[in-house]
Amino acid sequence: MAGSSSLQPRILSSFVGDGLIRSCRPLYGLFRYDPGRKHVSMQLSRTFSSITNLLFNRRTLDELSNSKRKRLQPGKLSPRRPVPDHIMKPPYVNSQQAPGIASGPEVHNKEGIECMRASGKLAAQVLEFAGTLVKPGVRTDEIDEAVHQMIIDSGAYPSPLGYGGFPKSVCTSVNECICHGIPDSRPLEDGDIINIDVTVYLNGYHGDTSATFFCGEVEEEAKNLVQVTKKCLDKAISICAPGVEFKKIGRTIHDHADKHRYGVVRQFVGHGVGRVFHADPVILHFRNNEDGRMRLNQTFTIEPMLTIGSINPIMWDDNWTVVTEDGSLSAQFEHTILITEDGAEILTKC
Ligand SMILES: [Co+2]
Repeated sequence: MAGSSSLQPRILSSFVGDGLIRSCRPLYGLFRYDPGRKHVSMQLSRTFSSITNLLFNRRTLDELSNSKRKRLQPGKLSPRRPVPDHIMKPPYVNSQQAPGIASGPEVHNKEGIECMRASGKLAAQVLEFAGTLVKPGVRTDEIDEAVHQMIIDSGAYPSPLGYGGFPKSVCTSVNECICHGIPDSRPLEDGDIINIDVTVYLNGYHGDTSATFFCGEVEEEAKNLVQVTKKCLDKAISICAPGVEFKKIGRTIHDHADKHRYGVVRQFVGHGVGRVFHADPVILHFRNNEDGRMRLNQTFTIEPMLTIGSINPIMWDDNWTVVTEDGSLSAQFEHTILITEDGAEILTKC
């Protein structure tokens, strides 16, 4: 990953670094990163920036609940966790450069599909286990430790570890954190929501999934956001099939989010996944007019991020953690899916 001094424009998918914007032509012109202000914004600002909040995301700061929740602060990181030599590692490990999005879709033969099913299932099992750890007082670093151990015990590699310099084995995104939160010393608090994003690399194939969990007693407003976000993912998966246009995913998610007056984050996207962590196509979660259709035996993720307030992200100095600019809550769910003859199979299922 390039440091904060980089003047390169930047878009981060859910777990894609600077490489995406360099390799992904159609989207290149859409995004702008202003290092001075730590805002990740889009160049079509007249269409999509502040007006977006007015048109599609009608809640304003005044409307946001005056809950006592404190803004998220960075905690301390524990030392990097070792991975035994016998575990097969993806090629990007030990390179500081984020690999970005590989060109070409992930379309599999029979054996490839079986490998995708296996890595998807393991990712889902790890995520389910990680969710059981969410309790007030538990540090996100403890979740990382447990996830790391379970993945290694299963003979797999935790894909985020060393991806573009990412220091941990899982992403833990609490409250206003949109995505890419780094597990640290912060103990979870009663009322937090936390997205846990697990990716495993098993026998040469990545499986990628995330869910948002409740910590203790969560306010109604947060619960509703989380439930609507999950519904957006489910609805998007239900329209997938061979020949369907990818842009239908964005329309489906955006329509449902609008109904509930939630915002859809634009700067972070789904992606092809399989032999590489991030491949074509880029999956946009908002209404768009991009070309491309789903292919039989193709695998990719859908991973919408919805917000109660502003959809505009700000990146912390760690160059990973992305939070909403107004501190309002954000939720996310993600599955890896396989396009089958009659629709889509969710691979990241237990
Ligand atoms: Co992903």
